[in-house]
Amino acid sequence: MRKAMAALAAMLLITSCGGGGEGSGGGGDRIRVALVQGLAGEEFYETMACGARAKAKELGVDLDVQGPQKFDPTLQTPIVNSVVAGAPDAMLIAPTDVKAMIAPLTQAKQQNIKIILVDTVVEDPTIGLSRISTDNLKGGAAAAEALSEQVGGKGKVLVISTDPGVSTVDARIKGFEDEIKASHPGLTYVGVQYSHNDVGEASRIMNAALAKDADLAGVFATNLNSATGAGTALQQAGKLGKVKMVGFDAGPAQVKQLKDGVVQALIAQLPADIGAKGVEQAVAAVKGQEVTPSIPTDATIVTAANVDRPEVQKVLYKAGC
Ligand code: T6T
Repeated sequence: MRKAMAALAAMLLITSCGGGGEGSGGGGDRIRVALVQGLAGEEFYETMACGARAKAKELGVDLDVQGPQKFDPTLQTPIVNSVVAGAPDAMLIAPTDVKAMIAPLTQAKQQNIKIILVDTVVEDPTIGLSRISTDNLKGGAAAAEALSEQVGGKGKVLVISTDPGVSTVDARIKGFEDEIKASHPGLTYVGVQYSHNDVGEASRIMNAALAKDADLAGVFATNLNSATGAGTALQQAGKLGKVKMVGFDAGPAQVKQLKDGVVQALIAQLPADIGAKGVEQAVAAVKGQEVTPSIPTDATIVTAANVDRPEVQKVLYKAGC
């Protein structure tokens, strides 16, 4: 766990694209910013919205928060289009697909709306004046470290993720796979399966994997819903502590699973920080001030041993502000 902690301590970053030259914005009235979440009501994005709201209040900014009912570009695109129709000065968005969200965001850009990408990104590097996220590659590597320690460096390990084309979880998978290849020869990687961000589907995948590989040693679940579903299946199958699990995120259901011994480590991001920094960058862009293309946010490994510490309690996700 110490090595995983050290790996994560070095966990900062994000790619940047150096946008610039977008729009003139502002016009004397209160600055208007829209935050388009990846998924409404989900604790990671609700905690992000809390951070953004607090910063907006501090800076005297009007903030409107919206999100799709599923982590799905076909549901997020109409929201972006209606936001664009409302002509805010800036938009913070967590794009739900690296390709499918390029077209609606290009429209927004052409309307001189300042775009700040929070959490996820799109493949077009000219979209987004600033990109704010966790270093998901390093997060995936740290998850491999933590899981390898949990299973004693040997045995079959599985990854359960959401969907290909989501920049964050794709990077977590790559970080995990590269780390295993590079430093954990005793582990047998049985591949990645996709839950479409559905808790029930993650449970089904976990149950099928347990039936297929009775000697499965460990699982890495790349986000909140995948982890919650996989954990429920492990619990129902009576595999507590027999099959080890490391999960990304730290929602209430996951923290309960950690305390129940279903999962051995959680990688908690700082969504509130991402939200607050997103509003700061949006305001800077609207005012024509310098925008920081790359803003690192931190992450913390949460275990049953440290979960009750005040500094760890602070990073656990909330369902509301
Ligand atoms: O893991 C977070 C977020 O970083 C990712 O982009 C999508 O899933 C979450 O929202 C958790 O469900």
